Amino acid sequence: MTKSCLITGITGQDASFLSELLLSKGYAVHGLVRKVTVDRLDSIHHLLSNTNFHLHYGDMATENHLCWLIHSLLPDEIYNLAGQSDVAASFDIPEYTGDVTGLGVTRLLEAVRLFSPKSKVFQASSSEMFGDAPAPQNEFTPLTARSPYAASKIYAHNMVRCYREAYGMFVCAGISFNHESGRRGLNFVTRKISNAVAKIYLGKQDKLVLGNIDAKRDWGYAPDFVRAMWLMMQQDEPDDFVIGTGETHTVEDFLEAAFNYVELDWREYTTYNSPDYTRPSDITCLVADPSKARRVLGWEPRVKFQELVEIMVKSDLKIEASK
Ligand code: F7E
Repeated sequence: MTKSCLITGITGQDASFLSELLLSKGYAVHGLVRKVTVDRLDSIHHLLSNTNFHLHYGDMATENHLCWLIHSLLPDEIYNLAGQSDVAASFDIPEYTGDVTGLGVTRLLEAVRLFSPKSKVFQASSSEMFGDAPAPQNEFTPLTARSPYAASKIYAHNMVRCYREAYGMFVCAGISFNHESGRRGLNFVTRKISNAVAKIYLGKQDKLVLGNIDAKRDWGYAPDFVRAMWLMMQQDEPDDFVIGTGETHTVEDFLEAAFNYVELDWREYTTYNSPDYTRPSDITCLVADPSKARRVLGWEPRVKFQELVEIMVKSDLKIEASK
C-alpha cells in the first residue's frame, strides 16, 4: 500500500531533498507551505508536476488548520521541518521564533494526538541546542541555549519527549548539526561564501563581508541528513539521534577551501568581524558524536567537508554563470 507523509516547511532545503527521497520510495508526499506575498517554490519547482506531490497552504502559528489537515490526510509519517531557522535573525524576532519554532511543535503534536495518533512524527532538533557544551556532543550532552532560536528548539525537543512518554506516540527527534548544499539559503554562512566565491570569480562582486570566522561547525551534506531522518522513522521504537559528520572546521577553513577551488586567495577579497554579521552571543565549537546513529541506524555521512565545499562552489558557479 502507498505510504503517505506530510512535510512541514516544504520550501526549505531539507524538505526538497526529503521529498525527492520519499517520492523515489513511492510515498505520496504532502507539503505544508506558508502563504507569503510571493511564493518561493524554487527548491521544489522540479517536483510540482509529480502526481504524488501535493501542496497545502498552512502555518505552524495556527492550530485549527493543522488539525484539519492532519485529520483529513491521516499521514503515515509527519516530518516537521518548519520554523524560523536563522539563528542571527532569532535575536531580532525572538517572539516570532518562539511561536513558530517552539510552540508550533506543540500545535503539531496536539493535532496528531487528537486526530491521527498513529502517525509517526519526526522533529528537526538542532545542534544549536548544545550551546557551548564541551565537544563532541551526543544524545546525553546537556542543552544550554545561546540564542532565542536554541531556546525555542530546546522547548520543542522537550515536548517531543513529553508526548512520547505521556501518550506513547511515535515521536522522534534528529539533533542535526549544520547541513548544507547548493540549495542552502544565502543567509547561511556556507552558501554566502560559495555564492560570493562564484560571483567574485565571474567578476560580479568585489568583496565578501563576514562576522566571526573563528566559529567551528560540523558541516555535512543535506541529502545525507534526510536519509537519517527517514531511517529514524523506520525504527520499531521512537528515539532521538545526533546526526553529524564528527569533523569540525572553522568558518575560515570553509573560506579558504572555497576560494582555493577557484585558485583565489580569500584574504584579498574578505573582511571579517563586521558588527553587521556578529551575533550578541555565538557558539564556539560544535562537533557531533554520531556513534549512536552509526550503531543503531547503520547511518554514515557519504560527503565530508572538502567535497561539500566543492559541491557548493560548483553549484554556484553554474547558477551565476547562467544568469
Ligand atoms: O552560521 C558565523 C556565525 O548562520 C555559522 C542553521 O541551520 O545550523 C545553522 O545555524 C557560523 C556562526 O549557521 C557570518 O556567527 C560569520 O558562528 O551558517 P550559520 P548556524 O548559526 O550554525 C544549525 C544547526 C541550525 O539548526 C540553524 O537553523 O558562521 N558567521 N559570518 C556567519 N554566519 C552568517 N549566517 N553570516 C555571516 O556573514
